[in-house]
Order: sequence, then structure tokens, then C-alpha cells
Amino acid sequence: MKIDAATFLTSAKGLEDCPRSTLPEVAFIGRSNVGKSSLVNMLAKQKGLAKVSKKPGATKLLNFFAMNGWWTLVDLPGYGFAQVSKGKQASFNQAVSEYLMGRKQLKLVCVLVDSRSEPLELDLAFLNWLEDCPAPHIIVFTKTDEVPEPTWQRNMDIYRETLAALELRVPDIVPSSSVDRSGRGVLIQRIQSFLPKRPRKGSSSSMQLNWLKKTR
Ligand SMILES: Nc1nc2c(ncn2[C@@H]2O[C@H](COP(=O)(O)OP(=O)(O)OP(=O)(O)O)[C@@H](O)[C@H]2O)c(=O)[nH]1
Ligand SMILES: [Mg+2]
Repeated sequence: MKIDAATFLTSAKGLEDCPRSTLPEVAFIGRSNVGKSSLVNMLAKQKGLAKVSKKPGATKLLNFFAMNGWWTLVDLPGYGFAQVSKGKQASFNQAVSEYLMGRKQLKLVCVLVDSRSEPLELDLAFLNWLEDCPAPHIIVFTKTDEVPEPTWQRNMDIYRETLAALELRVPDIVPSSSVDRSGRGVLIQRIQSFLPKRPRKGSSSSMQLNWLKKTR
């Protein structure tokens, strides 16, 4: 699958104001600052499509991007960012958890973790929570440009061993870097394997997007 068209669709505060489209969705989730929005831009080959920041907590809403006109990438706010007020953090987490648990057309959750470190408690806690989510998940290792390959390979092995020891699912792990664009092809392939077949032009799903654009 080639990604030849990616556009921002809309932002949502929570499940109730997500787009009414039923196009298949793939979500990016992970700790604040792990590189979710950068990865959206890397896949889309567009620098400014999703907002990237050095400061954690940049993405505050659920952001929907139309990919190739027939599936949707959802950039979610990060978890574990302590600097927002407790009340606000709870509402982010609630919006994200309602989306992950309740969004019917969610086909895949990509959990982004930092390739530079061994498994962090927060990420393991999230992966544990995700066991009850109806959609399948994979792990994406981010920022591999920051460490030598043997280091992230070792962290990958430790991840697999730790998940197995905790009796959690051991999903595929895709290494990536938004800086040198490595892993782009493999990640697109993995995403495609969870999506339904691309609808033919003129079918009801491809027309749905045009309708969505007209009504915004
Ligand atoms: N070296 C390197 N830096 C990266 C990579 N991906 C992201 N960054 C940097 O990490 C910081 C956070 O990136 P974002 O894409 O905004 O992270 P996020 O996960 O969307 O963060 P929140 O929206 O706050 O949850 C920015 O300074 C990026 O430039 C990468 O692959 N390599
Ligand atoms: Mg972000």
C-alpha cells in the first residue's frame, strides 16, 4: 500500500464527537513525547500535518487524518504526562479509553514505545489494560536513530521476554525512526494487513469520505 494522500479531517474531544464515518481506523497511542505525531507525519511524508513539540502534552485531542481516502489514522493524546492538572489528565485518559474500548471501526492500535529504554512500568501497565480492548495491537519502537542497533534490538528482546513473563500478549514489534524514516515500509505493510481490502472507486465507502468533506 502506498500512502499518496493524507489530509487532516477533524479533532474530537471524546468518543461522542468522533466523525460519524465508518471507515476503518488505526490509532497511535503511547507515552507523551514518544513520537506519535512525528510518526503520523513520517507515514504521510508531510512535516506539518500533525503538531509535533519538544514539550510533552502537545496533542490534546483525538486527531483524525484521512489516509488515501479510505482509512483513517487517529493520533491520540499521550498518556503519563504529569504536568497537566489532575482533572485534565483524567479527562484525556477517559476520552482515550472510551475511544479505544468503544470505537467499532478501530482495526488496529499501534502502541508506540521508546526504543532507547527497557520496558517502563507505565507502558507495561498500558499494555496490560489493552488486553481487554476489542481491537488487536502491535508495538512500534520509536527513535531508533538515537541508539545503536544492538541496543534497541536488546530492548526489543527484553520487551518480548517481559510481556511473556507477565502472561501478556507478545505482539509484533516494528522498529522505526521519524528522523531517518526507517521502518516506514514495514509499518505500512503491517497496518495494511489489519485493514479490510481497499474499496473500489465509486463504492459506498469511498463516497462516504466525499460526503464527510462536504458536510464539514
Ligand atoms: N531523534 C528522534 N526524535 C524524535 C523522533 N520522533 C519524534 N521525535 C522528537 O520527539 C519529540 C516529541 O515528538 P511528538 O511527535 O510531538 O511526540 P508525541 O508522542 O506526539 O507527543 P504528545 O503529543 O505530547 O503525546 C519531538 O521533539 C520530536 O522531534 C524520532 O524518530 N527520532
Ligand atoms: Mg502528539
